[in-house]
Amino acid sequence: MYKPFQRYLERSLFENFDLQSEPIPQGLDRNTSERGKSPATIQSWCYRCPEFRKIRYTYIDAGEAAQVFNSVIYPDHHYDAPILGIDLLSFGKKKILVVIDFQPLFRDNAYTERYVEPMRDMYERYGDLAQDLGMKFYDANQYFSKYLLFAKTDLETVERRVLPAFQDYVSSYWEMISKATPLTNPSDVQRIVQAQKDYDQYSAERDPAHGLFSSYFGPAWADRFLYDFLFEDAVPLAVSH
Ligand code: BLA
Repeated sequence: MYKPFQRYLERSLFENFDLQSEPIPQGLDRNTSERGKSPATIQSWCYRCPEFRKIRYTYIDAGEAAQVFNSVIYPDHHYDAPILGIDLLSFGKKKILVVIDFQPLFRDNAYTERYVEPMRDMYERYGDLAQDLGMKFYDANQYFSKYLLFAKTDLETVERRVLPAFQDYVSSYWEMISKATPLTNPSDVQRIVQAQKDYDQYSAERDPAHGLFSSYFGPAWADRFLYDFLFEDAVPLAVSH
């Protein structure tokens, strides 16, 4: 059900950037499972280009049981711009959750003025998708902007409202990066390296998907997928579960 989202993202990436395919570690690029009620497949894609050091997206298709489109786009370390984060989930008919955000690396006023406030007009066009749901796994004040789209919704709304919102957020994200000035001072660049690494660490430790990956593909595969592909700059905690 999220395939039109993937197609839009792919087309728009290829039209606007000079993409280069990035290898995905052996065995993590795709997997299939017969463990659940219906067969599940997971497949991922990864690219880079001068503006973005890592562009990744993953599609999980387990029929009615689960449809997921997840994507994270990391700017090159010479840009302090937010990370584009997309998480579109559907479990059965009842639970559809959509999250789209420009995920800020810093929270100071200057950064917020530069990168978060410009999202406001766009955000206001999709007020129905900005639900104050409260987060169980993540902290809304860390790596989320106040203009994130976060909604529990239904199939009809996904097609009629979420797809145009997604297209709007994605194309405005391209516009933001195209206007950004690359950092030249090595210590400024180093600060971005660290901030993006912290984002990976935070995300790997909180990721609510580990259980989902684990139930379909086993805990060892789930760990590798998380630490060797999704959030590869995170270091696994010494104490494991
Ligand atoms: C929630 N994301 C979730 C949930 C799952 C995933 C299973 C919990 C749904 C629930 O039962 O409430 C799934 N997360 C994934 C998958 C991947 C993943 C499949 O990383 C990887 C393939 N999540 C992101 C990104 C954002 C994000 C980039 O990966 C940012 C836009 C947001 N996901 C996000 C939020 C929630 C969520 C805000 C709600 C979590 C909460 O309540 O704290």
